[in-house]
Amino acid sequence: MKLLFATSNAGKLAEVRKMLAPLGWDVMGLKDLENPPEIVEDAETFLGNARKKALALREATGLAVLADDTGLSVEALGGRPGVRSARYAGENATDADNNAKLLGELATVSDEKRGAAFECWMVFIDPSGKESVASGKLSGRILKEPRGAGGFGYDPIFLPYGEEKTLSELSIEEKNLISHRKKALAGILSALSVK
Ligand code: ITT
Repeated sequence: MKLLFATSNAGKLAEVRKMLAPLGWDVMGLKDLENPPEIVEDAETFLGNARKKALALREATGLAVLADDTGLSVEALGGRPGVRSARYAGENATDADNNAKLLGELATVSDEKRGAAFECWMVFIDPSGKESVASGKLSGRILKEPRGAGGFGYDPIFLPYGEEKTLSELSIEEKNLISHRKKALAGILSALSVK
């Protein structure tokens, strides 16, 4: 099956491609389209943004579409950056800018109060227009310094509970065993009765 994953994020695409390859799914990203539509992620919820991306791409291409909206909620910050995780340090913020801003905001926060969770919401729309929705969460804590060279986004500063390695120090395969994205995708596959 050919699937359009409505993302420009190369890290997300690599993870989802690895998860779906064993099922024989051929996954394209937005960068594989000639004229991808401009989508403003201005909804107030992860689900709202994921639906917006999925519907826009389904409308533009008629393909089966999967969209993912993810964010990091930090307890000591009352859940921020949450839905604003991508532009936390400003409109054109890089991953390094966002991580630096978060570490700065938590500079005086002790280890016990650095709890955080990734939340991933996915929307799948099949070629007939039928929608499926699922979400996944990964809890852990924010370290005081980045560790690791793999992954993307907030991975270098996030230590999942029960792990000794940050998400950046894990291989894609290892991250895919425990991640918020893997849990959300498992929910979608189960809604589609794919084993
Ligand atoms: P698309 O909208 O094109 O999918 P994006 O990077 O804007 O790409 P999100 O809005 O879902 O995707 O991501 C919000 C932020 O959270 C952004 O800074 C990501 O780098 C980060 N993020 C998402 N998933 C992550 C993960 O698994 N590990 C670490 N950071 C992640």
